[in-house]
Amino acid sequence: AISRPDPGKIMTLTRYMLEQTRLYPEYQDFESLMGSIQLACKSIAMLVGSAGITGLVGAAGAVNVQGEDQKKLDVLSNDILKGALQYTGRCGVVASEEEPHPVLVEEAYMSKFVTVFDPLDGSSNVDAGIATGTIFGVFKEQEECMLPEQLDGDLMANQCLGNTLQPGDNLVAAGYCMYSSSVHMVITFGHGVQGFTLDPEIGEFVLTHPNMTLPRRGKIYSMNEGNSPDWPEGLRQYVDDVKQGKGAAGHKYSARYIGSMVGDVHRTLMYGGVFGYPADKKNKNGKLRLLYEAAPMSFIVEQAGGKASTGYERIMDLHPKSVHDRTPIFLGSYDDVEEIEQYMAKHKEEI
Ligand code: P6P
Repeated sequence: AISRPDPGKIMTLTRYMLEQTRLYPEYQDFESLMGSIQLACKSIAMLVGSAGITGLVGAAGAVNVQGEDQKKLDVLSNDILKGALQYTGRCGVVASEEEPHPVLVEEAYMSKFVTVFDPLDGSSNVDAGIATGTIFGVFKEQEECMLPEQLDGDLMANQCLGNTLQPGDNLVAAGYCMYSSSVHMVITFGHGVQGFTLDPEIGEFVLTHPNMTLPRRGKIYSMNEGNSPDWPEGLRQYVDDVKQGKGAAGHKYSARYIGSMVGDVHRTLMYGGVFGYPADKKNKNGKLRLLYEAAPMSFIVEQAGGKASTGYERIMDLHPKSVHDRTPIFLGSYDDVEEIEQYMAKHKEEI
């Protein structure tokens, strides 16, 4: 029989946030933020889980600022997150993959944080029942955002940029919620990485993976090898070598690639190894977005003792120039990522 922990002893995410606030008073502000984010993620989990039944699969018939066909679930999950953050009284501005500009979601007088997110990363996989996820990052506001009625649209978008275009090092919190065979919420506030699993019986995220840490090395590399003819030479050499056990680890590596960042990052966090989306001849800056994909995931990986790099420099040092900047990224076990940097440095070239 499945033994469930004594209900009185369950460490739910809500309880965890309360208990941590005693250790770190600044968590006070994160409590309501995490309350609204977990509510939004539970709603999105239900929508994703029943998409095939409720007819929520497929295109929404619109194209987002990325020029990508928006899925119904993209639009819905974006609205759910904005709605949830609206009433925390803690969040002034959000930036989303689905929004052209940063959005003021709260009268600025109450705001303290800027939340950036990809509401449903990998949404094109939902129809095939493959893992998808919500990725979020939280920055402190650097300046007061004025109210929209005081500014016209363009000015509004620009003046909030000062709050939004911050380097990963400024993140005060980051996390993801993965919608897969089970629903996992993984978060960091700069004091390590905590993993929670949604218990559908009680509708709560329960602490199942306290203090997640990456092994120094793994046995998995995770990249889309369909792009390898256009990869930098150093990366091609690296993958060739680790396939044959000729890398520094001295063992062969296996290839695992889900094609959904949250799924590939979560597996990397759990088993070690390296996930990458490199730049190539066609995509000079790679494909993944710096602000709301690469930076939050890099914060988590670094907090788990791993490394996150463009192949040449630390992701968390990068200053975005626009909300939707892309960046090449390699993240995961420290020594594996460092080894990729060494191969890339040896063959440093303009792609
Ligand atoms: P490719 C999903 O579309 C996504 O944005 C990430 O979740 C994923 O890591 C990447 O793109 C996959 O891209 O080109 O390998 O299909």
